[in-house]
Amino acid sequence: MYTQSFNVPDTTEPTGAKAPLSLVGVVSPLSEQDAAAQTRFDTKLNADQKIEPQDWMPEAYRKTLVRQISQHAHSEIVGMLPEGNWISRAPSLKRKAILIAKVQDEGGHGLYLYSAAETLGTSRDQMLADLHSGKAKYSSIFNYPTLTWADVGVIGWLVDGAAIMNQIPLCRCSYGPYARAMIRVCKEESFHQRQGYESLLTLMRGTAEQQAMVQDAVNRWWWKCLAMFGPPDSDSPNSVQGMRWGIKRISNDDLRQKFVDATVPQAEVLGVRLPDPDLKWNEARQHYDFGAIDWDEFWATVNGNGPCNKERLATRVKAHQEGQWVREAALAYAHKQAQKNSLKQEAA
Ligand code: FAQ
Repeated sequence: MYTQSFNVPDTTEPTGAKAPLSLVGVVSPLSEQDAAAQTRFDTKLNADQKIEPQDWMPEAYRKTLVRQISQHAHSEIVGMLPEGNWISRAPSLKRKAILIAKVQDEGGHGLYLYSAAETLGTSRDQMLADLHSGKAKYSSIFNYPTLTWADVGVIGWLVDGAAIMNQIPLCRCSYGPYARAMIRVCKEESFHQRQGYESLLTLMRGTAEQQAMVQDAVNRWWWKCLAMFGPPDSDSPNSVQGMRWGIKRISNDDLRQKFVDATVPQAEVLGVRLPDPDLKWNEARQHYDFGAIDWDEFWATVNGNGPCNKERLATRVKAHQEGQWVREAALAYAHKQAQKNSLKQEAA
């Protein structure tokens, strides 16, 4: 699909290799064959070349990628729900058409990402089963309700804005299919962010009630968006390894800071106040200082106890069950086409 490679892992390479000792500290001797494969892998990473599906890779690298890419895919498709909630209530035909297209784009991002994860040897059925059983994570941000139309604009501006900040460095991720998928995703997310901002600008030029609605939405989403970048670097168990492998290029805290620095001037142009009394420019650091994030609330949400976790999961499971007949019909059609083609080939 698009820029994705659909190559599958090469099974002729050694399979039982462990991650390098220097990277994870697992003391386990490598066979000669595995050590040679490990050296080729390290050389590629050091030269900033892409690892492709057919390349040998340490099992821990593969596992980390499946974890992150599948979580990312789940976030995209669960992320369709909060905004999807407003499609039938958009204030004009123009806004409705834009919102339908945006939500559809997010579904598309999910598909590129599931495809990228499949190149690592994990089936889409398995990934979806993990999402539906509650075993797999998806982004905390999609477990909050969208209470007013202004929430749709704020999701575009802040949630897509945070997503782009995190995803631009992923275009340089060491795993080829993920990096290539991210290029297209980032282009679309940039458009999403602009449409959200433009929608908010329109509301801010409107009545006092509309302006208050935007401010209320910003108040409710701001802190959740800061938390979306993940725990502080000091509490992020996956960061060090992810960065050594070139999966993550910029740390959670650094991305969060970049997001704050980029967003403050946008809020000024918009005419909204970011709800943080500690937010101020620090001349010495050349960055904005900001207040403390409520990490207890973040972890409660990540662990299934946010305001909408149960509702989001139930909606996903229902949509999957109701789509069963579509998947069956598509498979039956593909089977019929394959039979027709083989009959044609036999006749030729
Ligand atoms: N929510 O050690 P770290 C979007 C988990 S797409 C839930 O720092 P890592 C588009 C983390 O998984 C948004 N869980 O982990 C859109 C780990 O748990 P695990 C999604 C979170 O992987 C817009 C544990 O905490 N974007 O918005 C979150 O190095 C609008 C420890 O954390 C991506 O997925 C969280 N916010 O860094 C759609 C980008 N943060 O797995 C619709 C790709 C952390 O060990 C509408 N992912 N956790 O059990 C990444 O860049 C990384 O995976 C991070 C986390 C940065 C999310």
